[in-house]
Order: sequence, then C-alpha cells, then structure tokens
Amino acid sequence: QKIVLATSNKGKVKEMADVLADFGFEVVAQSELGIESPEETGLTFVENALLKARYASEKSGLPAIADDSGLVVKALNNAPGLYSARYAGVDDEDPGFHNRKKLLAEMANVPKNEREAKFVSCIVMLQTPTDPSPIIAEGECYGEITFEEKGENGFGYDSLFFSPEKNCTFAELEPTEKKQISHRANALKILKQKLKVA
Ligand code: ITT
Repeated sequence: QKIVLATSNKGKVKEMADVLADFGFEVVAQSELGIESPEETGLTFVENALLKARYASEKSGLPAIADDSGLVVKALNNAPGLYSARYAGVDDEDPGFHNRKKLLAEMANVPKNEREAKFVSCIVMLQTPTDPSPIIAEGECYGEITFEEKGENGFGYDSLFFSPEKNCTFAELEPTEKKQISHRANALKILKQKLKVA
C-alpha cells in the first residue's frame, strides 16, 4: 500500500521510512510530491499529527502518516512541548541550533537532580482526509537535559537529551540504537500492533 509520510523533517524520514517499509508500505515523503507542511494550530500532539496527515492525504489523494513530537521538560513547566520545533522563534536552515541554545540557557540554573525530561511522539495514520477512525499511536521515552551538547548524530534536541538507559545522549547513539529506544520507536511499535488488528 502506497502511503505519504507527512513530514518535512529529514530526521523523522530517516527514522520512520524504513520501519514503515518493513510494515509493508510503499513510502513516499511529502517533499517528493511537492507537499509543504500545514500550519500547526492544534493544542495537543495528536491534533497536530492529525492536521499534518489530513493535509498530506488531501493533497496527494493517498493514505498518510504523520508524527508530531516534542521535548517536555518538567523544570520548565513542560516547555518546549508542543512548540519544540519553534521554541527559539526562528525559522532558519537549522532551527535546532537556536532551540538548543535557548534550552541550555533556560536550564542553566536548574540543578542536576531536577533536569528530568521526556520526548513524546504521536503518530497518526489516515486512509483518507475524512477517515473517521485514524490509527493513533503514542510513544514516550525518559531522560535528562545535559548542561552542554554532546554527540553529532540525530537531530533537534538529541545532543542535549541524556539517556540513563544508554548512559549517553541520543546524539551519541548510533542511528540503529536510537531506533530501538526512542519515543518514535515506541510509537512505531504501538502502530505495528494496531496495524495487525486493523
Ligand atoms: P514536521 O512537522 O514537518 O514533521 P517538525 O520538525 O516541525 O517537522 P514537529 O512539529 O513534530 O516536527 O516538532 C518536533 C520538534 O521536536 C522537532 O523539530 C525537534 O526539535 C524535536 N524533536 C522531536 N523528535 C525528536 C528527536 O527524536 N530528537 C530530537 N529532537 C526531537
């Protein structure tokens, strides 16, 4: 079954396309079809994932899958959360750079034992733009915000997200390792289970 991957984030494409191919889908990234991302006006991850999947499905005439995700930091009253992609308010080539700088600044005076955070991924799959029962799969993973960047892999906040399980940041993990333990990996596992019974 052909399906549009409704994201403009290359990191997400890398982490999702081959997994979805293993599920038996023929994956087309929205950029290959000249589809842009819609404005994310939802108030929750699930609403934004639905908006993106619906938009891509409408534009392409194909089923669509989207991920809305973010970093939730307890000491910052759950910021950047839904606004993780635009935390620093700039939209340049690498928004990750400014976002990470802002996060480190906001966390500068937060002691080591109060730096817990989680990544959340909400993946939504629609058969048509008006599909009344989308498949919704949510995954999380827990970690801590570091005091400085470490590692070169991944994208976004990976170099500031320390995984106690792996004893390093997500950006120090090999892509194959991140694909086993991340919030997105956990959401994809749930999606797989739901597809089996769908
Ligand atoms: P699309 O909407 O086109 O999919 P986006 O980057 O705007 O791309 P989101 O609105 O879901 O996606 O924003 C999620 C942000 O959260 C993302 O830009 C990163 O800053 C951060 N993020 C999400 N997953 C991440 C991960 O696995 N590692 C590091 N940062 C992540």
